[in-house]
Amino acid sequence: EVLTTASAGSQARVMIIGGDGYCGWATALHLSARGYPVCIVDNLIRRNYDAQLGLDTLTPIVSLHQRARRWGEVSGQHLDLQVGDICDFEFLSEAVQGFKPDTIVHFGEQRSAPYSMIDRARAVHTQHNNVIGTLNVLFAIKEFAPDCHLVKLGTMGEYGTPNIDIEEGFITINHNGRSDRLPYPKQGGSFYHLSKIHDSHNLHFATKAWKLAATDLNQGVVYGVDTPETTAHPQLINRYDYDGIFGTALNRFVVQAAVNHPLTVYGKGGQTRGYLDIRDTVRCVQLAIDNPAQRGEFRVFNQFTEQFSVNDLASIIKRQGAKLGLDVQVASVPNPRVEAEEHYYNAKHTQLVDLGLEPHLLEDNLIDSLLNFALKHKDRIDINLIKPAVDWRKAGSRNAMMSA
Ligand code: NAD
Ligand code: USQ
Repeated sequence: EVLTTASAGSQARVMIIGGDGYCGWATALHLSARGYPVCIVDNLIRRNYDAQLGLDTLTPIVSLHQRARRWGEVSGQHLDLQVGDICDFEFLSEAVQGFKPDTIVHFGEQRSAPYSMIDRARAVHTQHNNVIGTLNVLFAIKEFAPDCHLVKLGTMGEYGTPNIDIEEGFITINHNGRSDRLPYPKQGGSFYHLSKIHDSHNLHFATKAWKLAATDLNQGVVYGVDTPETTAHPQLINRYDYDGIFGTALNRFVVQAAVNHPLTVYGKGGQTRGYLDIRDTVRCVQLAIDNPAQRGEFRVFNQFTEQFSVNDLASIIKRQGAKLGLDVQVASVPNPRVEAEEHYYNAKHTQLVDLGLEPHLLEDNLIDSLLNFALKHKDRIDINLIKPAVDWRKAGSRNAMMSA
């Protein structure tokens, strides 16, 4: 049944770097269900971060090998697995030469802003892992698969919160009587977000210098967990982070609501970001694969469907939670981050809609897709993991994790 409901698409051979992670696993199954030959590349470091820091996903996930085997049984589709680090060029080049991808989707980075602000070592790890990993992917494509389209996950956070509208990647600037279309100004809010900015510059340069084809997906904050494929068997369940380091705003608030913990709004709560449902993440990635960039082209899509402030999210959860009998409280906690708490925000996001994206909207889906999910897994929620855990101001050569 997983396979019959699926539409065909381009059937490109897709290598998914970071395919054991939150967005990557859902995307791998989405494409595999539609008949795309898929190879997952992952060094399992995300599972290791949890082990190091004493964190855990809300959902009981099995090993990568077990979940891939289970997918084979459920769908009849084979998932190729390559366990290794893309910072190791020998490993990556063998994987690329072996699988011969038409498209590489690159999710495989350290993606937590708080993690990158724990201390010097974690900041260095984040930028090394992300920037060098991506450079290796660019060299591997140039040398072994020059026609391969790179679909790279960037982030809306590359733009920061400027006091003007945010465009999709480029802005036309008139200056002293001359005009040019230039990369939109970048202002990262953490060493993690800055790593994505460095990646974007490297991608842009490689498309010019070597005529590679690349799409940078500047994704907003993802929420949700289930997709039709991850619910096809309990062992296909996706990970769900709600802790103070890897948990993202909405997914954290839903878990907090389920255990009657006041929602942790940082500071004034006017921080506004783009958000999207994980079921739209997988569709956006398929749209980018099926409509590839040309050689020499560097495309940027802003990948989100709605924008909300943190206060908006809190009110929506309070309203929807009440329908399930939850009395959701909202608390303002001192902001552990350095960021604008009241600001202008208006970001364009038309290119994926033009390619055919039909978004899932938050208010329509929150109860079914998330609040009930968190309530179902309530027994696994560890209240100790909920508090904000890293203070931007304290990052130093010593660890800045908050103990209180
Ligand atoms: P995740 O941490 O759940 O998954 C990332 C995966 O990449 C992990 O399985 C990890 O083991 C793997 N990985 C990391 N470094 C690697 C390396 N050097 N070699 C091989 N594998 C490596 O993260 P996610 O939430 O699925 O995010 C995926 C991508 O999407 C990231 O690039 C992230 O920046 C971007 N993104 C995520 C969100 C979000 O809200 N989750 C929003 C915008 C953008
Ligand atoms: N926030 C709260 N309370 C919380 C958690 C977060 O008020 O309990 C606030 C943060 O201060 C921030 C906003 O919510 O202003 C978003 O925080 P987040 O943790 O949900 O998102 P962020 O740190 O930006 O990172 C996440 C992913 C990252 C991705 C990014 C997309 O971890 O990989 O790049 O979302 S974006 O925000 O568009 O840059």
